[in-house]
Amino acid sequence: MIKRRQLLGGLGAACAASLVTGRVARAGAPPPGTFTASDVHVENYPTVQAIRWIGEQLEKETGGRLSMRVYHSGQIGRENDTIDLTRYGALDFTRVNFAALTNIFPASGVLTLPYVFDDTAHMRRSLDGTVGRDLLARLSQRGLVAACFYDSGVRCIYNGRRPVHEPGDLRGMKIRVPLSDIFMSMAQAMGANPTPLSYGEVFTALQTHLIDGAENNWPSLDSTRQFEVAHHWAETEHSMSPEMLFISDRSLRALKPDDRHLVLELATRSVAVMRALWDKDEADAKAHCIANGVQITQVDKDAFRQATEPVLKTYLANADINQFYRRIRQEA
Ligand code: GTR
Repeated sequence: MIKRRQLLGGLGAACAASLVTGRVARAGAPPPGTFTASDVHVENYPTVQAIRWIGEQLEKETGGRLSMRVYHSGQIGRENDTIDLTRYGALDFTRVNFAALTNIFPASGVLTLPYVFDDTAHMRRSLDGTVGRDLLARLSQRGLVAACFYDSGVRCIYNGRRPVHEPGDLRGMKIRVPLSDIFMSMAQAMGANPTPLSYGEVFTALQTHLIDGAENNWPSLDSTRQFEVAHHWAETEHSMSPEMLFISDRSLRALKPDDRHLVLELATRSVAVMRALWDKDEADAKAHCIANGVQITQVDKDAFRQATEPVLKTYLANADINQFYRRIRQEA
């Protein structure tokens, strides 16, 4: 069980991490009116580009009075640290995956559950409708405003040892998962030994054989160059855990009502921008990984679905998760 303390480090972690921002700020303090944003992905990743787009539009609409500085590639730290920094207003925006939220906001776990979405269209429909609206409202607490969802494709298991066709093939393999109890249970149910690590540590862990594999989407495999050390991609498609853009409540409150409205509206509009970038990037990343030797294995999907059913059952015992789950399934 991952302890909540490890995830929500509280003021201590936020202060420790803000030393990092302090250092970044001293190296070139953002001018007044410049928002700060963080993302663990590289500069040209679709989530980073979408946040940049918000900044460009802000600049344009306010004649340069408001703008955005984006700290990408995990410069500010792990996702759980940046959530804390945003809660306390040391950062204005942070983009994180739902995997980083399931232990902090239990209801949010519904979006990460195995096979909850049938496909991208189903996921987008659910998040654009009342389920998404209600979840955004639910996550807007503890100093955070949940601004919008971004796509994160579909997560599959990949490894550097052997092709995987069915859950039994994962026996004895150490598979990295994000710091989330749901992901730990899912990997275990699929037959693997789950190893929680933060995103920035995965490449080295694969290269040094601390782990045998991991699970993620094509753009993550590609942009981190993990494809160089993990060639076997199994189409498990076990989770479509989306991304979340948080804005600091403190930063928003400090704005005049018109500016606050503009920031929130641009975040909502950035979803379409991100999706267009995502669709292209996902296809390009897959092609690039295959061109560099990644081999795709078709799996016995029913066997993976069955293996993860106990996880689903455990989490559906939570009434809150259950009602969101049923509403998502109605959109299928
Ligand atoms: C990616 C996601 C990141 C991070 C990463 C991970 O798909 O975009 O925010 O959560 O997965 O597995 O840690």
